[in-house]
Amino acid sequence: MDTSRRSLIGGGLAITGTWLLGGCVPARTRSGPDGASLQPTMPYPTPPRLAPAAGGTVVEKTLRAAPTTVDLGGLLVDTWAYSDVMPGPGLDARVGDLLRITLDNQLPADTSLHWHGLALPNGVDGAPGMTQNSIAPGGRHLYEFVAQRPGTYLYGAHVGVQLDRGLYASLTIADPAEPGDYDDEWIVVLDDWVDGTGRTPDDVLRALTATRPTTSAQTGSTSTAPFGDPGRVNYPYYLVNGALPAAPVSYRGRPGRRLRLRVINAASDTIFTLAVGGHRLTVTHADGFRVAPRETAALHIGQGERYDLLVNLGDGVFPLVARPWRRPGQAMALIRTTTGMAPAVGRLPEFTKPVLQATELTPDDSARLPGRPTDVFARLRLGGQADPYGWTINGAPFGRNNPITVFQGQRLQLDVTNATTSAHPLHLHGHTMAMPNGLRKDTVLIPPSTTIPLQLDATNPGAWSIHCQNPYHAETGMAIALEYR
Ligand SMILES: [Cu+2]
Repeated sequence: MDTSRRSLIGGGLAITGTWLLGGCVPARTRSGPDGASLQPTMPYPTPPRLAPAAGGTVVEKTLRAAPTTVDLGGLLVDTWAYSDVMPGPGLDARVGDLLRITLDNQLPADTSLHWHGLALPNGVDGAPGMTQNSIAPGGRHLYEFVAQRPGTYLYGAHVGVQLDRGLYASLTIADPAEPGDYDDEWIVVLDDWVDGTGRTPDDVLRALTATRPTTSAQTGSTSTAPFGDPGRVNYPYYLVNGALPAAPVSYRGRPGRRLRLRVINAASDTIFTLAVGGHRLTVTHADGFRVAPRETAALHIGQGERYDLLVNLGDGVFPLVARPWRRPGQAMALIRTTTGMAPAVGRLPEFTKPVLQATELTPDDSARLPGRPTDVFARLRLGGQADPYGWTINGAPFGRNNPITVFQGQRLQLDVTNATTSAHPLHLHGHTMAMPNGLRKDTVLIPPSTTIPLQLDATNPGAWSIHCQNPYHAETGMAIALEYR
């Protein structure tokens, strides 16, 4: 990567904090918390027009991002959403399909779309300041790419803390070569919710960062293994597919059938523990990659993670429950298979230990990274704290830390150390990483006081973001660039 390109990296993701206004980092665009551009934009290359692969079709859609009012189930809230629904319109494609998605920005702020978990060409990754200019109010932007790898994904806004509004939705890519051993599937999107309840996510961010530094020494952690301190955002609600537990969404099916649950944690500041009353869950995929099937009663799901689960449906009405890590409240949906008129909800699931974590899964052989020597090592030290609220990678917030660099074709090992008292779901754009157990993921929950070596092959040139999937953490600095030399 030449220096002129290099000098243009940074500044687009993290938007708060004095480092931004200090002007030490050149950037193509900078957005204030209200999304207003602070600098003129500069051109990025227009990605080439594409065609579907042989046998594929075109999945074409315009998503209109706009302020709207949504019904969480008896509770109306003002928020920002895609095409007036929350979650946004689910996109379903097959391997080889061409997705041609236009974002129509009717928001009063700049925005962009990121395709979380997809290793796309750099130009359609949707990271403002790194791969495109953010889309100004009234603007439109075309994202066009061919679906390559089957799996369960998430798409959403990648500016500020917009992801914590209603600007997110599911994306599934089916594999024609793998029909799957199930009768039906259901997409389950988990979220933590504050927007329109008297506060917006931007209000929350302002309040967090307005916290004055304590004069005393940093208070000790009240950590409980494995994920440490809970998030700092006080969410009044937790949702499944945009609905409150008081008015839960229902899946209706027949007893004896096998259901594939595609579970997506779209939350910002919440790790969930998920279980289904009266049922065992068999984990089959993590972040879209096949794993050796693993049965459990419950599992942890960090922000941005996706797990596919098989459930053999019993007869009745059963709660699907997602409990936030060390926070009160819960998200809930129902699975109904009974034909009776007045269903009795089955018992709430017992969250008996142990709850399954990604570290306990084994990849399917098809998902393993090929064995080869590591060419280059890099350290990522996740730092910072909730008081005063600010997060770093390698000792500095995004824009003031040095990009990780790699040559195309290298095997890179990222040694990620979490030096904070809470877990962070580390997300890498454009690539997937292999955990020590071989599991391939694009979002890895890093518990406090641990170091996890993650391996990846540098096969997708460009400038990429590595960041905490918690947008409050990313916005206040927990991000770094990965650049190809
Ligand atoms: Cu974080």
